[in-house]
Amino acid sequence: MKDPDWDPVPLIAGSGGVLTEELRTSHAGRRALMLTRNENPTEFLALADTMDIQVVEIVAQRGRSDKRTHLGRGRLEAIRDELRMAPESHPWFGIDLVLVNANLSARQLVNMTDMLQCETWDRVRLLLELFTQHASSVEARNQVRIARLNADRNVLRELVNRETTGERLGYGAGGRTGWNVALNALNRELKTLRGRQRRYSRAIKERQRQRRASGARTVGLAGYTNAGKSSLFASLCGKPVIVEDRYFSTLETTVGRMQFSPRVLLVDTIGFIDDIPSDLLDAFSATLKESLECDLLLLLLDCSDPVEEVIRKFETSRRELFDRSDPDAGSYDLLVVLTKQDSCSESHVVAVNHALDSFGVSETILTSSTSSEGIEHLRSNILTRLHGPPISFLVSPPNSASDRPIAAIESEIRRNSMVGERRMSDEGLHLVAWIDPADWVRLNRSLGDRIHREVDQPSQAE
Ligand SMILES: Nc1nc2c(ncn2[C@@H]2O[C@H](COP(=O)(O)OP(=O)(O)OP(=O)(O)O)[C@@H](O)[C@H]2O)c(=O)[nH]1
Ligand SMILES: [Mg+2]
Repeated sequence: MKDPDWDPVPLIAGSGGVLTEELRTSHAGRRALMLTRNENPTEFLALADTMDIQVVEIVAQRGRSDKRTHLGRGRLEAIRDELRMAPESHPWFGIDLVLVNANLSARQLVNMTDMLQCETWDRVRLLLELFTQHASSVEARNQVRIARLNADRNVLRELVNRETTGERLGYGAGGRTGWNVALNALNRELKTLRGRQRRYSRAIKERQRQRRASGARTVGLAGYTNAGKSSLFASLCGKPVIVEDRYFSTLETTVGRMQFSPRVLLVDTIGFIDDIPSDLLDAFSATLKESLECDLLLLLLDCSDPVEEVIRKFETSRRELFDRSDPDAGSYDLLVVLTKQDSCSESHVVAVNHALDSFGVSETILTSSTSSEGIEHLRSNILTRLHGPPISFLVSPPNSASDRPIAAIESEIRRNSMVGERRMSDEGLHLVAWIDPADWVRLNRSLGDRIHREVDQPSQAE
């Protein structure tokens, strides 16, 4: 059914201008040329690869970015001619996309597209295309569309400006003018979508309130894209989620209960990436907030990366966390988790820990979602951070037929805690469990002399 609020702009500003055709969601198999200045191309290539775009060649021009055209005019003209005239035997034959490894201004993007006469994306465009491809839920699609329209608006403003000053009339489709009309339509759509996003944020806030009221504790998962967040979420929850070796597989929030500890909720969400313009991530702020407003935040770092990459991603994540944390929401406990232990040597782990130590991270937990190493240790650590150290206690056998059997008491305890160890003896049932202090008081009140705290010994569960 058509939503009366939904009046999408039929034009999509992109590639330096406004494309009037249907927005394509798959770019798999496209051949592209990549232009770069001094930036390291590795991550940008990985993003293109995630979208199955084949980068045929990287053209680098060192030096400062030109304010109008990023690369020098002469160089762009030479590239345009070579692209246009490439015969079938030329490696550039069939290239229909130019990727620029930078966050360009709208002015640069429009100028470069004009000069190259080929669809041109900067880093933001590439991310937006990638997000569009991966957004599967209504919320994610809404968020991506807002991010997209925000970026389009800058391009449209540039075009309106040129139309007004007469610098450039009717970009693209055969003397089309009236970018102002498109800009107004875009602003209307943005307003509608933002209204929806506000409703979505309110729904998230209400969900969070209900969780808190039910006594649940939340553990957020954060980290660079592809760090292994969804894999760890699945290991801790026993719940399948999308896990793929591609950037930004996850664009929305998933909440799950930690296995064996029903009152601990884990929140998986979108990852971070270096140098992302803040208005792009702003569109995802409701999603991000859901995991950041938590009792404990796990900051995941892919330990199989080279040490300097681990540190770069750590710094990006820490900066994003700092920028995105709501000062009114109270502080959370932060735990750094190293992932993909199975893919790295012991000496590499030592080097990573050593480097992190100099950045003020003295404790990390090493895990592998593939081999399950470290997962139980992480689970115990999470519980100790949330509930304090585990308590050892004894459940005595019933004294009379009217007393509750041990099994019934054990079920009640398990409903309110996470049992780490369990042993039967002549004295009764010995348990080691993580219990919230308030729940411990309540259990004592309801079970009276049927439970006795035992001398806490350092246990394996800790
Ligand atoms: N070897 C190894 N690979 C892992 C491990 N955990 C995750 N991976 C791989 O790392 C890639 C990314 O994993 P995800 O769990 O999707 O990572 P993510 O942080 O959720 O990524 P985005 O949602 O895309 O930001 C996938 O190919 C996983 O199979 C691990 O413990 N060991
Ligand atoms: Mg994920």
